Amino acid sequence: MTMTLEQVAQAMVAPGKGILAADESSGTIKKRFDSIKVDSTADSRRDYREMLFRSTDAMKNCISGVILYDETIRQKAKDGTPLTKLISDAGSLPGIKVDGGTKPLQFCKGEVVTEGLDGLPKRVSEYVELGAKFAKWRAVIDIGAGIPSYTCIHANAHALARYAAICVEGGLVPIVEPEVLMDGAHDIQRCAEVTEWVLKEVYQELYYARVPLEQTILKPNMVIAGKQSPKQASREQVAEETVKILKRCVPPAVPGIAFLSGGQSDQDATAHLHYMNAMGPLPWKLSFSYGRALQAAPLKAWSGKSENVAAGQRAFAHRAKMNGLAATGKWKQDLEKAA
Ligand code: 5MM
Repeated sequence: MTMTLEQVAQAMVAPGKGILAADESSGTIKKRFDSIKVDSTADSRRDYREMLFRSTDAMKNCISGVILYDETIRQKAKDGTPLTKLISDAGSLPGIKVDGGTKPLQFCKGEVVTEGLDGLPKRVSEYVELGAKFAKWRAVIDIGAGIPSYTCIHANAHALARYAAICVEGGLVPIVEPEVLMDGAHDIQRCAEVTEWVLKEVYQELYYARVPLEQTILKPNMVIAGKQSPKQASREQVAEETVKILKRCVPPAVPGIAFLSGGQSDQDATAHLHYMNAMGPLPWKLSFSYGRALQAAPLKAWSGKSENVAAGQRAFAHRAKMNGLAATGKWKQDLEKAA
């Protein structure tokens, strides 16, 4: 039975489930593999991702969808099964990163714009053929001296809206990801101001691009102090500030918000999500679309060795379970000890 885009969007934020962001581009996955001293080759990338997608219980119970990279959506497991089939057999949805990465933005020193709109309708139809149900495009906004500029926020919001319109027309649910980076020494209030500005602009551009919000998912940063800030906010404060800004900016027509982890520790990413859901009822589902906060532990446990696959899967299952609980406000710090 074919699902409508509304049904796909709802399934992506089904209660107790969230998204695994496994769409690291070649450069990013190489960096991750460098940290465990493993060569990044087509086979090692396949083995690593196969380990995650074959974590049957975690995938079935906690992972609603997986964001893939162009190489991965075409790859087969060691036994010849397409990786997308492993995902759908576990009852999860395959998705695809369609942006072309960031490039320096003209006349805006230190700022970037995400590219990839050229030829996108054709790529979307190819990805639909390959089994993708949703897509992702990430815009990056940095906070620093004199930045972000309106030029940068507007250019990125406009591109996100054009991408979203192309995806909906082509049959994919767009994950709209405007990421305000955690890099820097700014405090939580500065992050709140910038995040509010970015989200207001994104929803204005989505409106002008005529995107039906019911068929989209938002993937934002949390409102949090910069990593180098001496004034770190408490977990409860991060949750309160994030929900406050989201309520100001995100229409209730949006079915769900799936956060990025952005470099937070695994447990902070989980705890923040938990405290937000514990504040409910909220106008949208609040869930996760974590990359690092789901993968750091299994990556380390695996370390490129086939004899460590079970340990890697256990580590992944634990983080997936903790985040699944956080997505319904049922996580407890004590449960982390079970790991
Ligand atoms: C998994 O990483 C994604 C791909 O990043 P690159 O295009 O830079 O290789 C990234 O977009 C990710 O989906 C988001 O940043 C969320 O991941 P985190 O680790 O912040 O949860």
